[in-house]
Amino acid sequence: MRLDLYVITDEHLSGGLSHTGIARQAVQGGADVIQLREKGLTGKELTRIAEEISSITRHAGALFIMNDRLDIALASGADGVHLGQDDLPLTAARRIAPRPFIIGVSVGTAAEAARAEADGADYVAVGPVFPTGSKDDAGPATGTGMVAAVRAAVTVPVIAIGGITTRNAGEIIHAGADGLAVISAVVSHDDIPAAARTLAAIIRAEKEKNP
Ligand code: TZP
Ligand code: MG
Repeated sequence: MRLDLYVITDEHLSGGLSHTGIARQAVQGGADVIQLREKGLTGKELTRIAEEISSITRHAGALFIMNDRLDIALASGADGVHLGQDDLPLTAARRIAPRPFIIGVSVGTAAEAARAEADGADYVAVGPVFPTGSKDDAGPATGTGMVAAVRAAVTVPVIAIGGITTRNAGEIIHAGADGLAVISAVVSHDDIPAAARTLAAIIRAEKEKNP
């Protein structure tokens, strides 16, 4: 499972581009994962968008992860779902969706990461590593120290999220992240494919230093 560059869609930060448009351009630039994250649409609308993104990622050889909604993930042919600490509990989700369906979980501490792994998470997302304006209730920044602590606490892939840019991407991979999840660094960029390509290259170069 390749999770190097994990792009999360956000129509409010894209200057008018749709979720589907973001997904198409991000995979064009080499994103390994697209997450559809949208809190404001109906289930009907979300399902239509999820089906479109599922088709885009399948053709590009990328993964599609649905945020929050396991029902829509399963109905749309997504590869997985991403759950927060207050969403559908992981153990309940796992009963509904056995492997190889992917379940990722947001964590803020090493203890939450260890619990998520024990409960069957396929990856954990730790953050916000740096301050972010993209999520109102993101909480305080953890710094790269928390990336290292989570890395030491689990064997599943560790994805870092929050305030990630081309300037700090290398240092977060160096701290132990297997992949980087971003909204604004790609979605708010004028040239989404180029932004994705640049970040992917930084991640690859940093990993090559410590294979
Ligand atoms: N969860 C923790 S921080 C965050 C989410 C969804 C937002 C990340 O956005 P950005 O623009 O990459 O900081
Ligand atoms: Mg959630």
